Amino acid sequence: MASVEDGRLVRVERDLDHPTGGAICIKARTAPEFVHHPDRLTTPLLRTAPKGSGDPEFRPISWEEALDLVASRLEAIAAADGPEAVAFAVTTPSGTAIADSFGWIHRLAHAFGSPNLVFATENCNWHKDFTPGLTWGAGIGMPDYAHTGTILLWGFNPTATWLSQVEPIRAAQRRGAKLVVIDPRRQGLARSADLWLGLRPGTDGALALGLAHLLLERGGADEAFLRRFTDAPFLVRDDDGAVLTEADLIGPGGTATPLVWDDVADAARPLRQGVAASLSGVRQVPCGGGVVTCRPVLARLRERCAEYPPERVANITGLAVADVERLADWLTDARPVSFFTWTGTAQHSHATQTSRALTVLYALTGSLDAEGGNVWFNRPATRDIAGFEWVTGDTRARTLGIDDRPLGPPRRGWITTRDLFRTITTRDPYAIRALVSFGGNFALTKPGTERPQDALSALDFFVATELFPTPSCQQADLVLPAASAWERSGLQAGFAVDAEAEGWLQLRPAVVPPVGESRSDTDIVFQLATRLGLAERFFGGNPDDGLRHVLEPTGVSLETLRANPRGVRVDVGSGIGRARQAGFATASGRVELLATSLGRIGEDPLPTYHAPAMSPEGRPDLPAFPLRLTCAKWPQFCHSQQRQDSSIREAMPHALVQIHPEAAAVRGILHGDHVTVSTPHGHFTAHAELTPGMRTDVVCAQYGWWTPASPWSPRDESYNEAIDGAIADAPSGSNAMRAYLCEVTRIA
Ligand SMILES: Nc1nc2c(c(=O)[nH]1)N[C@H]1C(S)=C(S)[C@@H](COP(=O)(O)OP(=O)(O)OC[C@H]3O[C@@H](n4cnc5c(=O)[nH]c(N)nc54)[C@H](O)[C@@H]3O)O[C@H]1N2
Ligand SMILES: Nc1nc2c(c(=O)[nH]1)N[C@H]1C(S)=C(S)[C@@H](COP(=O)(O)OP(=O)(O)OC[C@H]3O[C@@H](n4cnc5c(=O)[nH]c(N)nc54)[C@H](O)[C@@H]3O)O[C@H]1N2
Ligand SMILES: [Mo]
Repeated sequence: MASVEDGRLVRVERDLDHPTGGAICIKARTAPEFVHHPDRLTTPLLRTAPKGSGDPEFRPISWEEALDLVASRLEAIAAADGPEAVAFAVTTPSGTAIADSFGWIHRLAHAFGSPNLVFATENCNWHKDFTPGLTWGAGIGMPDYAHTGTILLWGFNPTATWLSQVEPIRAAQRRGAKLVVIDPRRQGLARSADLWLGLRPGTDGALALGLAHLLLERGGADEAFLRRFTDAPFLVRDDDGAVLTEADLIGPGGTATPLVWDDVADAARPLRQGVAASLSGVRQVPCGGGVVTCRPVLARLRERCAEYPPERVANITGLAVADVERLADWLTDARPVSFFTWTGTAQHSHATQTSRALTVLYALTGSLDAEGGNVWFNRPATRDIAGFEWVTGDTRARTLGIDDRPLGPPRRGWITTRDLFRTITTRDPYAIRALVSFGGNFALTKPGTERPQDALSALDFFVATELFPTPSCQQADLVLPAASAWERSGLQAGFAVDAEAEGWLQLRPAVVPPVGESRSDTDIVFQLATRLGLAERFFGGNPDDGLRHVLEPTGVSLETLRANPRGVRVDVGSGIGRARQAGFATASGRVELLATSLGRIGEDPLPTYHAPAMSPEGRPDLPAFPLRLTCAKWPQFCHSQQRQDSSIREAMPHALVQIHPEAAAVRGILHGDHVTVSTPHGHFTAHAELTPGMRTDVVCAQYGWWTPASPWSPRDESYNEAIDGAIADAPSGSNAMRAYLCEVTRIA
């Protein structure tokens, strides 16, 4: 809850009546300082000196001038080179409040006709929200903490990153649920967990496959679930790995229904209700005049997992065999199981296969979409306004990266900065001449080897909408001042953590007027759209009418929400069990242990493990870098933000790198020492924080550091300067920001 005096935000406190209002962090408590910070951008700023001629200089201009300039430049560029020559960018809705405008920004890009929108997804939420879809047709869901038996927090530290999940987890622990944390560091809830598995970074897939092996070998897999809701019984040909169908068995006239082995008839039969489908055995099936050898999907998975016996898993992960076995026992005996993972398993060279291993392991527990497991709670059904369908045909086919990653973010129009910057500088496969960004500080949050400044300075027109002058604005032609979340309203349908919170619908009101001449991103989008002749797709340029359109399916009116600024509860039901009933949103309608779509792009359709590309195992030729670098988030900062905030900076004045006291001792490093962290691709500096609660072979650093007082000077403290952007997970493009070999040395 916000307190305001004389038009200024003075205090933010908890709101216990709101489903997630009980959890507020230091960033909320210091919000008054952030909102009224002297560095805030307060007018549109136009560049005055040519790019590449030293520090940029800007002069204030009016909104009229600014919006007219943007519209005329974008129109001219699109007329000459097509709408794909204008790329759009948006910051993360997970680490900012851009969610207020996220849909509208997408709508602007799509109404304009551009297929190219940069968003951090490949390193952020892709492996939480989309890769699980390869296995079960939807995102990871949410643990039903109130009814769960065992919780796995796997590369996810809610104490720092999602505070409103912490209390439900603690409550589950008090109730007797087991908590397991899988993380190279023993931080946050790991300290009070029943089991902490401090594995080597990037070896999560091997652990998941090893656990799956133990479940399958020791009778711990839920066979009833596997038979009824997964492809486990589908027969797969030994020769080419294809799933056999009725058409294979009876020829023309047969359907695409998968074949299973009917134990009663002792023959292959199309999968129908009541068929006693076998989950094991090698079978000979008459097919196309010959006989093909095949096995059920589960038999193939069993073989794959058998490559990961506990001793091998212990060798790869650095864990104790007994701990791996104990967790396998709990996954069998302390159900239902629920899990959450986020960037700890995502920012890796083989993130898609890791996600596959995790989701397939989870499917074996039979807890998916059941009370106490991972579920998809219903939320108020707002209307999607992204307008993705407006970009079609050849233009859609020009989405950067779509050929390389047909199942990855480009499928939804999200491109990487790597592809963007390369295309800007090479004009291959076509020219990209303008960039319109709404927040995002890619100079710090993307791998440094991409040389963003070179590419951005090569643009004909770059307009950045921002709260602060950041390093990413250095090459901007025009900077537009954005109002912060406290100065604008925002619609949120569903607050994620449980059924009650997901049913909450709120139009959060502005609590103070926009600082200076700043405007909300949504207003900027609507005004630009109008200037660009797109008013028809933007409700005549009226954001309120847009909101009415969004809200219409919820049955709740804009007026009701305005009269209830703390939100209303919508009766949406729980949603648990819907996929079991209606079918999973995969090609087969079942959970797919064998991801046939991955098979079609040349990836292993069974989950598999590869050593991280930049680990000592992946690069044994680089012994000079014996430590394993990883990174994490701290409660004080969201990525590169809050560095201006003096009360936060008093408590945390400079970049930290956590190192185990033993690893520090052999390098002569003391607590607080200034050190250099080097990788084969670069280096950054930080202050050593000696941390006993972590692996001895790992260092964990902060990222996103810069100096607000001199945003354009070179940065020594930026983690991503040491990361090579070319090393990425093939299906998703996720950068290997973690599990990177490194060495740490004291700066004399
Ligand atoms: N090494 C390493 N790199 C990482 C990560 C990591 O774990 N390690 N994490 C990755 C992840 S998960 C993500 S999501 C990305 C995040 O990458 P970015 O999206 O670049 O995130 P931020 O650095 O937070 O930059 C947000 C910028 O948007 C501005 N902003 C904030 N709110 C608004 C708003 O309402 N409107 C406008 N117009 N601007 C706003 C802020 O002032 C800030 O400059 O970073 C990734 N980079
Ligand atoms: N305070 C704060 N909160 C945030 C954000 C922020 O920047 N600051 N950003 C928001 C955004 S955009 C996102 S995407 C989320 C991310 O939320 P999280 O994924 O929870 O964020 P991290 O702290 O980066 O990573 C989680 C944990 O992964 C561990 N880890 C590192 N490497 C590995 C590994 O190889 N394997 C495993 N198993 N664990 C590993 C780290 O030690 C860390 O404890 O947070 C959101 N919330
Ligand atoms: Mo993120």
